[in-house]
Amino acid sequence: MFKRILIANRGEIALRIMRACREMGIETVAIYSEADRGAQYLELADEAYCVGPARSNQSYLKIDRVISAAEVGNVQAIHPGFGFLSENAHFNDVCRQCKIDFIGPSPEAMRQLGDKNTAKQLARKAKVPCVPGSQGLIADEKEAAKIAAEIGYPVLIKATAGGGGRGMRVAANEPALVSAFSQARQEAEAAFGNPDVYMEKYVENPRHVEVQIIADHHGNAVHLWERDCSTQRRHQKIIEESPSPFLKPETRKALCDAAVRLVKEAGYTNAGTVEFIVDKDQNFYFIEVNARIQVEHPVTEMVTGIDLIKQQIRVAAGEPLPWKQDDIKPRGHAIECRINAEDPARNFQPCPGKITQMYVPGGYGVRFDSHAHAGYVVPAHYDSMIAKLIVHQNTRSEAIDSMKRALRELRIEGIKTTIPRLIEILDHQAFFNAEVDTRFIERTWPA
Ligand code: MV4
Repeated sequence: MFKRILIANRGEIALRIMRACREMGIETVAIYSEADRGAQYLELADEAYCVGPARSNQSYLKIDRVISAAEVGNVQAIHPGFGFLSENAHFNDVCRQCKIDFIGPSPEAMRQLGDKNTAKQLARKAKVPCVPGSQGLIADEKEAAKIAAEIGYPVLIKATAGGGGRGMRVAANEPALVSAFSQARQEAEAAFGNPDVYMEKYVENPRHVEVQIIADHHGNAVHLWERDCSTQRRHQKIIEESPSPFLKPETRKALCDAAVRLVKEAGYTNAGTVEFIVDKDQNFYFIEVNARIQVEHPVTEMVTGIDLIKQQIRVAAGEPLPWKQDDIKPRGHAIECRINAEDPARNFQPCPGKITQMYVPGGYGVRFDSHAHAGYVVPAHYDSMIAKLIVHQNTRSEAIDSMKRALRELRIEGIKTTIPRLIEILDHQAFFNAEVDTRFIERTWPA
C-alpha cells in the first residue's frame, strides 16, 4: 500500500481524498495555488506545496509543477480527483514515466475511451446499445447529408474529442445540416484541437442515467448501480440521485450490465462512469465514459455503503476487488444537491467572495461535503461549487423531505448561492413525480 499520495486537486474533493487517506494511514501531500493559500482544508494534509499563481493553467494544470511537488513530496501515487488533469492522458503518461502511480485508469484506456468515436466502437463490440448514427467519423457535408437522410432528422453532430455537452450541434433538417456540420468542426478544432465529428439521431428530452463501475488489475469489474443526473442546467448537474426513479428494474439491470461489458471490453481499471441517455420508452443508449471519479460519487457511496475513494486507492495499489457483483446490494435512496456560489436571480452568474456565516445541517442520513467555512473567501478562478449536501433515507419520498429540511437549515451568508433554487426544484411536483428529463430546468425556469 502507498505510504504517501499527492492530491492533484483543490477544494472539497481534495478534502474528501485527504480524509480517506487519513483513515487508511496514508500520508498526503496537497498542492495549492496562490488563490488557495491559507485555505483551512490544506491544514489536514501532511504537507502542502504552492504550485503557482491563481490561474489554473499556471498552477493545477501545470504538469511539470504537479510532478515536481510529487517528487519533492516523495509520493508513490497521485490522485487527480475530477476536472483539472484527471482525464489528461499525457499527464497519466508522465506519471508512469516518473514511476508515480496514477490513481485511475491506464493512459491507453483513458485515450481510447476519451475519444467518443472509438468509445462508441468499443461499445458496439461489447453489444452496448448506441444511438443510431454514423458508423464512425464523418468526412464531409455530403456524407453527413447521406447519413442524416438514412437515420432521419433531427440529428446531432458531436465532436469526437468533446464531451460533457461540448462540441455538439443539432440539425433539424438538411438545409441546417451544412452549417451545423462546419460549425461543429470549427468549434471542435478551436476547443479540442481535433475537428473530427460523428453523427447521431437526436433523442428528444432524454434522461441522463450513469453507471458507477470499478475494475481491478485482476480482471474483475463490477457496477455499483446507477445515478440519475437529469436535473441539470446547460450541462451542469444540479441534483443527482440513486436509484433512478424513472428506470424499470429490467431496464436498470440491462443498463448496468451493459456498462460492465463496456469497461471489460476496454480493459478499463479503477473507478469510472458509463453515461447513457434514456428515452421516454426506457430505451437506453451509450453516450460516453467519464474516466475519473465524479462529483456525485457520494450518492453511490450512500446506497452501496462503499467508500469509493478508499476503493480507488486499494485498486491502484494492486488489491483485488473485495466483492463479487452479487455482494453489492443497494439500500435506500440518496440525493445530492450541489451548492454553488452563484446567483439564481442573475442567471446563475458566479458570486465569489467571503462567507461571513455558515450553519451546516446534520441529523439522521445527512452528509455535507465541503471545504468552505465562515471566513472562507470563495475564489473567482475556479468552478463555483462550494459544497455538496447529500441525504440518504429508506425511500425517495423520505429522502426528498430530508433534503428539503437540510437545505432550509443550511445557512451560507455573505455570498449568493443556489440554495433557493434547489428548494424550488425539490418542492416542484414534477420532481416528486420523477417527471424530470434533461430539459426540465430550462422548461420550468426559462432563462
Ligand atoms: C445526446 C442527446 C440526445 N441525442 N445524444 C452528450 C453529452 C452528454 N453529457 C449530453 N449529451 C447528449 N447527447 C443524442 N443522440 C442529448 C444530450 C444532452 C444531455 C444528455 C444528458 C444530460 C443532459 C443533456 C443536456 C443536453 C444534451
